[in-house]
Amino acid sequence: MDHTTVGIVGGGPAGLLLARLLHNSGIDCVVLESRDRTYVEQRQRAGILEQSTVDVLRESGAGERLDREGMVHDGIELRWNRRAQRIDFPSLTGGRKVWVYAQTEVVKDLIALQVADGAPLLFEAQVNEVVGADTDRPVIHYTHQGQDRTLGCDYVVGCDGFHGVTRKAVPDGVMSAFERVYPYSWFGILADVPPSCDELIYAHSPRGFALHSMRSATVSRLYLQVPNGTDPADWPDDRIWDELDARFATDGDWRLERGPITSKAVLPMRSFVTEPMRWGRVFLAGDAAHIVPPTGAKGLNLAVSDVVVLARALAHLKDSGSTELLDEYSDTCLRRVWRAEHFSYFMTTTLHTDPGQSAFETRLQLSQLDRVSSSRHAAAELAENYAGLHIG
Ligand code: RFL
Ligand code: PHB
Repeated sequence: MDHTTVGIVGGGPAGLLLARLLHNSGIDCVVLESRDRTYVEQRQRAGILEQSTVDVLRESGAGERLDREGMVHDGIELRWNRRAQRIDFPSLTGGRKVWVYAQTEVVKDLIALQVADGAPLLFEAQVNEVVGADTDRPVIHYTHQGQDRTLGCDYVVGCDGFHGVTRKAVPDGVMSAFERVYPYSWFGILADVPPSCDELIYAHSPRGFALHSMRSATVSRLYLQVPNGTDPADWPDDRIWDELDARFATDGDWRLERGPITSKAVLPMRSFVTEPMRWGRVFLAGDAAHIVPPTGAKGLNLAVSDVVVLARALAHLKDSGSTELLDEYSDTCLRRVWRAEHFSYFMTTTLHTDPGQSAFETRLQLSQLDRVSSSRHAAAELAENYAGLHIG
């Protein structure tokens, strides 16, 4: 049986960044990723990085292209009732900003560094089972190139997302799960057209939520709230643009530019937390431990902060022999996780229209948006959460 200090299940942003941070601390690890490299590098997901995420990527050595190509944003725009209100992050948060740099690019940069260093990163390595979480030597069973293999580890970290297998290594009843599934989904498109805005637009509308984001100066990313189970085939391009036009409509002077749509996908939305995020020598990080709906742009940032806490704890163990920080891992992460859960829930329920929502509930949403636009305190609360809080 092969052996490593830290076996990492999953090569998404959490697993790849953890591997990078451990490598930089001289701790050996192996990343096992079930998909092939191209698939992992092209999976469309997050777009917004908090300042602290950018700082970590830079320190890890993965900040060079981000600094060249990432777009710094000082705020977002909220729209409702044909009104528009800008939320300015630096003035409300003591100087914080966010970066628009796609998750696909973060993943490409991290993979390139691992490959350049010859650090162990196996694609098409399907982990079937993690056993022995409560022993001194947990074992990962996986299949690679048609062969069943085993990897003995001092520690196993499940970075294998919401549908991963590592969580199943924990006996029933040890972890508590908290969950909310939303009665709507996001329909996301990529379009070859310059963004029609300088900053992201989050729009509340009687027709449902819409978001205008971007990937570059020439590629726009847009989302529409749609019913669960929506089939993208029912949405020809003209219908998408007409619906976006209707939901972003303002009394101001603004036009949504249209262009060729290159990708369409429907994404269900969920809030989910497992507590604790550790059992014996098995740790969970990122989406394996918690999911947020994308409205607050927190998922990737949470994954990054989990693995920073974990890498620091493993380095502390290596340097001092003390498991003190490892023992605090779950509590340290969960404080930030629950803050992000609340913020993502707040953004989601304030901006989306529930099927069957009453006029009373709509009035409450509009009052909340009005409050954010008329109170510096309310705006600062939103800005601090969006741009990232110092927790843990
Ligand atoms: P990932 O990215 O799901 O990676 C898990 C990896 O594990 C692999 N895997 C396995 N490997 C081996 N054996 C097995 N048995 C395995 N099972 C799974 C998978 O192939 C995969 O490569 O989890 P990770 O690393 O924790 O990263 C989390 C983020 O991907 C996620 O939180 C964000 O994408 C969420 N998110 C956003 N987060 C932000 O911070 N800002 C955003 O703007 C933002 N926008 C979004 C988002 C998520 C979205 N979707 C798709 C729900 C927008 C969308 C539309
Ligand atoms: C994105 O660009 O994909 C994106 C941006 C902000 C969000 C969610 C997704 O809140």
